[in-house]
Amino acid sequence: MKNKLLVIFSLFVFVVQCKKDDDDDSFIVRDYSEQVQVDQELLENFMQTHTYNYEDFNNQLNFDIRIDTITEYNSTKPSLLDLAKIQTIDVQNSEGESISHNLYYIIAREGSNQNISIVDSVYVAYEGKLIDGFTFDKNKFPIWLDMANTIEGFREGVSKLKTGFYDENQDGTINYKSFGVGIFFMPSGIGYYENSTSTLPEYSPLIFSVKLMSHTDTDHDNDGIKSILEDIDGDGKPFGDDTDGDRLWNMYDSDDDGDGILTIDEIDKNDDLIIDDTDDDGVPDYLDPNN
Ligand SMILES: [Ca+2]
Ligand SMILES: [Ca+2]
Ligand SMILES: [Ca+2]
Ligand SMILES: [Ca+2]
Repeated sequence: MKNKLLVIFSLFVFVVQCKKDDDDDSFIVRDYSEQVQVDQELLENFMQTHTYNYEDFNNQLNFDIRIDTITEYNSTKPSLLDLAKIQTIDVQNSEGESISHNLYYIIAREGSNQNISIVDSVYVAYEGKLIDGFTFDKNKFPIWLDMANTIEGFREGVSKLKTGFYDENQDGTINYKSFGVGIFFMPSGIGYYENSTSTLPEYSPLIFSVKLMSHTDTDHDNDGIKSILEDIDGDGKPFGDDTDGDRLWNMYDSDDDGDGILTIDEIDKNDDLIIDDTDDDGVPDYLDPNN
């Protein structure tokens, strides 16, 4: 059961949030713009004083990420902050303002097979830590996760990696090699924010080490359109895109334009492998309620 923590946790989060809204008016969620400053300072202080075993990832083998304090013996090594790149991710606060969050990421090894999307199913081994070193979530052996159900910092980070290759051993076991390995440092606003569990305090900045073995494309609503392509506004994310305004996002809606015809039945009626646009107005039939 443990190996489904991330997925189960996101469902759990939903329950907690509903309860807060309905039952507890006195609960005030912290402001993103202040919390992000606090979290990023904590993360950057940590990253400045730590390094990792980057030398181990210059080959195809399977090593774990080991984060070490910088001390006298390794004082010439670059710090995690030196090694990290930053992707900024906007998070909307309750007033609808966009608050910029830094996802700090280190690609220990890119991986040599396929690119993946932020809503793919991924086969990953990972460890999630707090900056005090406590491990709150871990799967030493890979498991399948639907990235659409994971926290934003996790899926954006993992999507920068590529998958690996594998050999089948004589005993039927699988050996993965040259897969992507990354470390991702995220403020709580792109993590679990005000939500908590017995092992995860609220407003925790998070550190995830991830190995990406394999992936599959997803089509969550089985309508013939891959989930990542159900991104109507073109912001790179199929979340919130909702053509017919019924609050069911296109990636989960089997009738995207709400015209009573299932998307799967109107994508390509003449089977010529071209998406149909009967009135030639640039809007394909499955997104056009008039067709
Ligand atoms: Ca779909
Ligand atoms: Ca979108
Ligand atoms: Ca919809
Ligand atoms: Ca339709």
